[in-house]
Amino acid sequence: MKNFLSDTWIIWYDKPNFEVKIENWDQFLIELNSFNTIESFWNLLNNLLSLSNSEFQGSYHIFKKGIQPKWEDPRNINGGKWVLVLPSENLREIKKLWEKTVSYLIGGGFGSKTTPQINGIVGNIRFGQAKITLWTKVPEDNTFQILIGEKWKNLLLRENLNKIFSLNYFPHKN
Ligand code: MGP
Repeated sequence: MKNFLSDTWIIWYDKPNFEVKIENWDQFLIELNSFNTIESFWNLLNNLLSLSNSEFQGSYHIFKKGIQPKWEDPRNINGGKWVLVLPSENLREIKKLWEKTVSYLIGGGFGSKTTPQINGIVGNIRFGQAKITLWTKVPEDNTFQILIGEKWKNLLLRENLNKIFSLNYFPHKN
């Protein structure tokens, strides 16, 4: 039996490149795979979505089908992002957080009204820090933005993180 998710998700990867600029960034962005069941998600998480600690590690982007992982996408352009930053020494802890946050998102943990306000998630580890980012829609109603941050913070606190972390909201346009 397959457990279908409410959304189909596309996995993208951007390879860091010294030539990268705002104008050509999406040339380095590739679509890797997609999933719409819990089973295919775990399979991909274990085999593909492996965050590693390297200066040359690109970012993984997991976005709902139909939304490109770019600021320029109409569903992102007026939205923003919640950014979690923490030191990258403890790779196991970071991988666990990444796994927890992605599975919470795709499994609807943010709630049936709040999950539609989230477009996707991005993760990378480089230059000594891990960054996990939730991209959110146009904040028609600010209570959703605050709820997303609060729910995520509670999830992180439940994990008993040893390290200090920061969690902040930024609009894409500033
Ligand atoms: P990044 O990969 O998001 O790096 O962007 P970082 O350090 O995690 O992000 P930051 O928000 O702290 O800067 C690295 C660079 O890639 C950016 O400075 C842009 O030049 C380019 N870039 C990244 N994104 C997500 C986009 C995008 O959505 N559109 C365009 N045009 N360029 C982007």
